[in-house]
Amino acid sequence: MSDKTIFQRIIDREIPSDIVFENDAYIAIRDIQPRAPIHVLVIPKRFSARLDDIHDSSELGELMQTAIQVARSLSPDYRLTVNVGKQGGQEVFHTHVHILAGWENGPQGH
Ligand code: DGP
Repeated sequence: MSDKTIFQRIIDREIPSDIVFENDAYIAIRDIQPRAPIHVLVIPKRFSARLDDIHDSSELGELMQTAIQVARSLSPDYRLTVNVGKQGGQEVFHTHVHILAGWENGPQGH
């Protein structure tokens, strides 16, 4: 049994995903359980389990810049969220930013 995270297996092409963006350092894929008409995950290839494990501000900034760039390519308006830790709703312990967008009347109760 592999001890890689599901996202590492996606990065390594061991399991398929719907890739919307990729460069040397990041991959962005469509969420398999979308909670918005547009739901994309931006995942740094450099492993960290959770956002607050990233202590380098340029790495944090680059992650946010990449998420913004991908989000803007998908929709003019969007929501970015990061779940941090089990009680914060994190299920996959490989840092990622959610891009949620595409609602007709905004997120409302979402
Ligand atoms: P979080 O709860 O923040 O850890 O979000 C994890 C998200 O990852 C969740 O919305 C579902 C998504 N997800 C889990 N497994 C897979 C997968 O195998 N493929 C894709 N594309 N998304 C996945």
